[in-house]
Amino acid sequence: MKRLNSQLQQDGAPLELILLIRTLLAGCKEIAFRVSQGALAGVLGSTLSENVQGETQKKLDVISNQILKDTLRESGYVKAISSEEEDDVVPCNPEGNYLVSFDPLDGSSNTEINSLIGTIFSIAHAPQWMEPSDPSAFLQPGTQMVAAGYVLYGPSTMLAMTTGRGTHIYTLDKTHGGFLLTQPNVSIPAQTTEYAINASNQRHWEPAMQAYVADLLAGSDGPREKNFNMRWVAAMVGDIHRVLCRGGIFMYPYDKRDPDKPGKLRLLYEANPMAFLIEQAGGLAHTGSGRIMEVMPTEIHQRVPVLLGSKDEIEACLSYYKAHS
Ligand code: AFP
Repeated sequence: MKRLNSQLQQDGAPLELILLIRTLLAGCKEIAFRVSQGALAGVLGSTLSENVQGETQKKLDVISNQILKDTLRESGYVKAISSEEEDDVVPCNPEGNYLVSFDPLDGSSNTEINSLIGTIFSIAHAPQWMEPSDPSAFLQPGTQMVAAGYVLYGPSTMLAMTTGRGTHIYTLDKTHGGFLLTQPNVSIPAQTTEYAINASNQRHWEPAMQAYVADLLAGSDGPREKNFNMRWVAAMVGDIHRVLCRGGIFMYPYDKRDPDKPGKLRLLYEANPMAFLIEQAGGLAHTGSGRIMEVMPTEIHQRVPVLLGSKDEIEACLSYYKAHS
């Protein structure tokens, strides 16, 4: 089986980017080990602190954030970091050529039930003019990413990654500690009958989403004339992994509860990297009003609505937005 290094070289990734990715993944392997120890190492449960989003931090959120921060800072390749668990950007090496954004532990409430969790990341070039503590360099659209992916800490530790030449899935071989290519050139089927959405938020959705999901629920008795099935992992990383493996769509749509939070998921380190992976696998990644990767961020923790997955089904969903506009 091909190793990660060979695939990155084949995809034309520059040496420094390959070294950065390997450094980041060394941190993820350490997170995988800590996660696997669970209660034996006392890493489960919550801290007494909240992150900038007002969410109570789990111990593993804090541990994972620290591991990635330390690893990337020491590498010298990175000028600055933005993380879900950091209020502000974290300055690193002023000579570093890259910016890294990450959610160190997506779905961390799943740690309580020994279910799927993961690390999501994106990498972009650091502008020369930028001071390491200047957040404005992170405010570039997702089309500027040079690499993105996630590491899924499940029954196997898996990596899904793109450098813009297709999406590839790798599995961590714990016997020698390397990621081996197990699903090259992932291709998401255009059609699907599987969708993922947190239906308990239904009353807060816009009319277009209400109408679309009502028609999915009506199944073969409704206008779609076929039955759909629903799945919800409560960790985007798990839901997107399913979509990459067998198709389907994942939605966290616009929510009317709080105008300052038009969606739940964060653009820089959740929506954009997943959009890059999905598009590179032939799927669509939309907010309902435009392509996710073309959204111009206004702040590092900005939230966006997301509709991701099988092309024909996302287009079907968007037709409801068009009809309601
Ligand atoms: P965390 O990154 O804070 O663990 O949140 C996970 C997440 O943002 C995303 O991965 C899930 O899809 C979503 O939350 C699930 O949240 P709800 O169950 O509240 O809808």
